[in-house]
Amino acid sequence: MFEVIGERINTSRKKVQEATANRDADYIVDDVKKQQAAGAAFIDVNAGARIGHEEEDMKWLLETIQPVVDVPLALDSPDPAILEMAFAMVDKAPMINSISLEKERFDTMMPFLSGKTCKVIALCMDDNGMPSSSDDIIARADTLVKELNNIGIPTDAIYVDPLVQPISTDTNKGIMVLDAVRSIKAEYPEVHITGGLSNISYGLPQRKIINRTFVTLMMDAGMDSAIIDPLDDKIMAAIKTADMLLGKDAFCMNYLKSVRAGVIES
Ligand code: THG
Repeated sequence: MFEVIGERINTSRKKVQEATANRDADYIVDDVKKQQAAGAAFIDVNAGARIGHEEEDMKWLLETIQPVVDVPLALDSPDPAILEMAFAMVDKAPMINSISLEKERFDTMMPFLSGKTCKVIALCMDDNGMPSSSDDIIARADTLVKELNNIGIPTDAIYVDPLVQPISTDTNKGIMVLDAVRSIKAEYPEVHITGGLSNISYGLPQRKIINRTFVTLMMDAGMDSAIIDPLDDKIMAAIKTADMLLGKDAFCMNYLKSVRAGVIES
């Protein structure tokens, strides 16, 4: 089944930033309980937006969230030191968001991840920046999977993030990532594909219809996870419907359950 990584606990969101700065635990607790109830398989925690406060904010968020949810956390930071601190605080094997091929990050993250039990998001980013073709995405994913396998991270614990880019700047960007995902899944059937989706619609109006149409195309290509807002009923409905149409919902049980719960309506 498709795995939703709930994205809402991110201090780049105004309300979350306020609640974090004010140490308003009630707001955070209520939010993560809702994300879990809506079906999030992981709760992403990103404390990066208050410059100079990431370490203390991440600590407080983890202390606040961990006791009130059952699902594992996705620890989200570009800073390996933050991830290391956060990893030591959680009692359930987390998802590490993320490693990439950027040299400094890669060289610090690899010894830290070596032999650990956790899931890892592998960003197809290197020191040249975003990938510029399908082949580029495929080559970066291939390197990341091989390197992570070498330090004891099994392929089915790896979540490749191919890095979705705006369709408004180059209308080839949709096909580019869809083709890459198909190839990566053909080469590594056990690997997971995840990522944020909203970059696809950057610069265009009515972004949500673009994001939720794109996620269904990505699911056909092999995406089986995404970092999204699980309280957005419309994208959740699109995902559940696509899961069913792709044969991943035995007896259409989840679809029917979601209709009865009022989460899916035409
Ligand atoms: N890949 C990986 N991790 C990621 C991303 C990714 N982590 C961060 C980000 N991208 C995904 N998380 C979020 C969290 C919140 C929002 C978007 C992405 C969000 N954005 C509002 C919007 O788009 O309208 C604006 C902020 C606001 O509400 O004030 O909420 O790609 N591996």
